Amino acid sequence: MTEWKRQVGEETIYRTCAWSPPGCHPVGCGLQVHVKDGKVVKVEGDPEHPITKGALCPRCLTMTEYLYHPDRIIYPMKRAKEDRGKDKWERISWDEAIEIVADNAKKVIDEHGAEAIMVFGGTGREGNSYYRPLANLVYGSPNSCYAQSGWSCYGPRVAVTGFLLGGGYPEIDYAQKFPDRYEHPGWEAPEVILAWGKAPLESNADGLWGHAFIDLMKDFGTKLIIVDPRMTWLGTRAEVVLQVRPGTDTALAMAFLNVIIEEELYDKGFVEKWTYGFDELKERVATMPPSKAAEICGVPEEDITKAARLYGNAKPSSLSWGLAVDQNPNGVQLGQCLCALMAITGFIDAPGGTTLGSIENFPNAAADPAQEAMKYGFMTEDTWNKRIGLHEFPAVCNIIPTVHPDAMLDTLESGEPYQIHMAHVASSNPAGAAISSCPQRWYEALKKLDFNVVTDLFMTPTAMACCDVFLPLASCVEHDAIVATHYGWNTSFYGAVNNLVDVGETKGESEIMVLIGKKLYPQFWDQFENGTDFDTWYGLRFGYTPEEIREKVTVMTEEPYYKYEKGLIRKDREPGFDTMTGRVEFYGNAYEYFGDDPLPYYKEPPYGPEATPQLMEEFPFILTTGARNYASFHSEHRQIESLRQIQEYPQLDMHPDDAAAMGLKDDEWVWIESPFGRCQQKLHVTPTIKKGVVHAMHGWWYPEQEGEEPNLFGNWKSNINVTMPYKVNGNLGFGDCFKNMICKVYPGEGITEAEVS
Ligand SMILES: Nc1nc2c(c(=O)[nH]1)N[C@H]1C(S)=C(S)[C@@H](COP(=O)(O)OP(=O)(O)OC[C@H]3O[C@@H](n4cnc5c(=O)[nH]c(N)nc54)[C@H](O)[C@@H]3O)O[C@H]1N2
Ligand SMILES: Nc1nc2c(c(=O)[nH]1)N[C@H]1C(S)=C(S)[C@@H](COP(=O)(O)OP(=O)(O)OC[C@H]3O[C@@H](n4cnc5c(=O)[nH]c(N)nc54)[C@H](O)[C@@H]3O)O[C@H]1N2
Ligand code: SF4
Ligand SMILES: [Mo]
Repeated sequence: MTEWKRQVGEETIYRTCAWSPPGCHPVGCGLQVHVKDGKVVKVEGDPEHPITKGALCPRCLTMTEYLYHPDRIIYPMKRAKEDRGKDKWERISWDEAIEIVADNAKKVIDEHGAEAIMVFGGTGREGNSYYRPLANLVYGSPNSCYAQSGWSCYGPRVAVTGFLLGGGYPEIDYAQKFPDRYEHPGWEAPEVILAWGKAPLESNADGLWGHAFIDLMKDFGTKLIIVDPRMTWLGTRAEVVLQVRPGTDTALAMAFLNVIIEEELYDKGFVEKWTYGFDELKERVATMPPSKAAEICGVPEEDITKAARLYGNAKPSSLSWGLAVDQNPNGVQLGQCLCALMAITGFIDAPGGTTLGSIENFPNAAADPAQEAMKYGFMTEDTWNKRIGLHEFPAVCNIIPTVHPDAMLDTLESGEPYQIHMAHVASSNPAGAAISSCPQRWYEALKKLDFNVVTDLFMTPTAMACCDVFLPLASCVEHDAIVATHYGWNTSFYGAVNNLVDVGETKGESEIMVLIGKKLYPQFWDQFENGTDFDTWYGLRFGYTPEEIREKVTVMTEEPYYKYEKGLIRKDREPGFDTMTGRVEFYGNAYEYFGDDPLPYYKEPPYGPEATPQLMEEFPFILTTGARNYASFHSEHRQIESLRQIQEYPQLDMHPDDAAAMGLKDDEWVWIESPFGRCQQKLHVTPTIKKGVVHAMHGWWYPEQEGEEPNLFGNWKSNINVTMPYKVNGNLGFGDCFKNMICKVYPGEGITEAEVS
């Protein structure tokens, strides 16, 4: 094994792991970072990394462009409140920046209470680990906010797992926990993987290294079943592709269970011993034969039966569920069916099946920020219970200790039940083009607040429009951290993230928290000298020091299989699953407790041919959005020239028959309009998308354009989220329409050059 740090000529080469920024989920891909004269001169893959083995995607390969981009903000800045929307930023010192933030926070806390401060966080970039402690421990506020309507990323999947499975986040088994990987004795390759609403090659979501699908297919003959309205690269190599009408998936999943139960393809021993509610499930899915699902979903009945049999007969079978499960108001029922599909075959936490996480590595072994704030006396129980959405959306807010985003938007606008006065935006761009539906409303609401601060790396539309202080953030080669796949909820390895260079005066997130925290609540924060101290206190308890991990680069968890037999799943260390019944629940007791049907049911998307037939003449297309792309991470990377060469403009996929019928041509600008708003993208005519469905990209803005208002870097021009409604959540409060909206498409004028600065 090569040392983590070595000298080759004038360069020092470090073996380290990537996380964020530049934005990514915690996959922890292995980097070799070449440093010369204090500057990164080259980033390449680390062939000795046990998972990624030298492979990198374009975002890490172009990291030097990102790190040293002329537009990167590398010094703290301030701007007068009346200059919001104008490029009147002024460089200041860190001392002054922290002073301004702390003074404003103090004023709000004294006059209105700490709950009048909110913190925005985004997806699982490193910043995502900090937005709850930033709200609870730095400001003493209960209001941390992930602003996607219906908490529709990972939240639904985590809730479903919490309610029905209680064993961390289930992931396909690609021997990711063992140092000897595919050679590991006892490991088996999945015979079949069912990939549901997930594009793992492009997304590498949450800690799944998507390339594992290729390893498994090539080296072990693993077969794929894909459920996706688009024909993807993996789809062209799959046994069966079910191109569903977006948002109808729950009907399809019920039909899978119907076939598997009817044809007795399930593991009777496992079902008897470890599951709860089989008879009720059987009765319920009997109402959804493949013929009925075929009609609802728009896929051939024989393909449903073929796929269900292939999955049911496979030994072992595995299942990977993606974002299309979450971005669906019927998604917790879909997730319920998928959990049942994982368990009913008996291959849950079995070799080649779907792995679970060990309780010993869960983040709840770490400190709970709200509890700590209460322990130190700067948050009361009463303040914690003022969390926005707690009473309106109890299922969401009891399983996820943040606000409910839709309730938060209401509060910002109405001032009910109380007024919010200040926001700290950390790892999100809520008025921008990714996270939220109705970005215009978040934008208006944020502009009204007394004081806003942002921690980011580039000027974003949110920062330009709404913020008063800009705190510049260090990248993943500019600060120390530890990356844990699946955020600790099913970790394959811990990887070292290292401070190898410094760029300007940027600081890491925990460093910034310590600086502000000391000014507001020294009784707690004075125990930490610096960010690393806080990380050590807050971090996962995994038995290695950061220095040990740095030298090893990665440490595999080597978690065993069949943890439910060994007392490694439940908090009380008894055998079984951490649910109300101790078994995998097909009958969801928690669903019932929170007022939903305990058994899966199919419900049409809120907008579509069944729910809104009167709108279909004007808005004839089903609109799905946001399938991932190698060249960006949400609204990030639009400045990076090499990546813009891969994806210069946002594209709308449309089937050739639909384009011909509409008289639309490939590569022309088109308007995409829903009943809620419109934007423009470029038409991409392709047979890979299901007829009648269009797919739009998300996260688009134009950093090369004029940043001042009203253009705001072209924030509203191609922003697909202006077409999205809010509060279309399912009964438990989860889900949105990002992947199941309706729209019309007609010729556009293009993105005007006049506003290019
Ligand atoms: N490069 C890159 N990687 C990313 C991100 C990024 O922005 N860029 N974002 C990260 C984040 S936050 C997340 S949550 C993950 C998400 O990553 P994934 O879970 O892989 O999700 P998506 O790529 O959004 O969508 C997966 C597939 O679902 C299909 N789909 C669309 N609508 C439906 C539907 O109604 N039903 C079904 N069954 N399928 C549907 C899409 O066509 C797409 O191929 O990716 C992460 N990784
Ligand atoms: N239409 C549509 N919209 C979608 C989706 C979709 O599929 N369709 N997907 C949704 C999903 S799943 C998600 S998770 C959201 C994501 O939404 P967000 O996570 O809010 O993503 P961004 O809008 O890119 O904002 C992230 C900002 O954080 C900065 N940043 C990067 N790393 C860090 C860090 O570690 N700390 C801090 N403080 N800042 C950092 C970036 O520069 C960027 O400006 O988007 C959602 N939006
Ligand atoms: S998925 Fe791509 S951007 Fe993310 S860490 Fe791996 S190589 Fe880097
Ligand atoms: Mo996400």
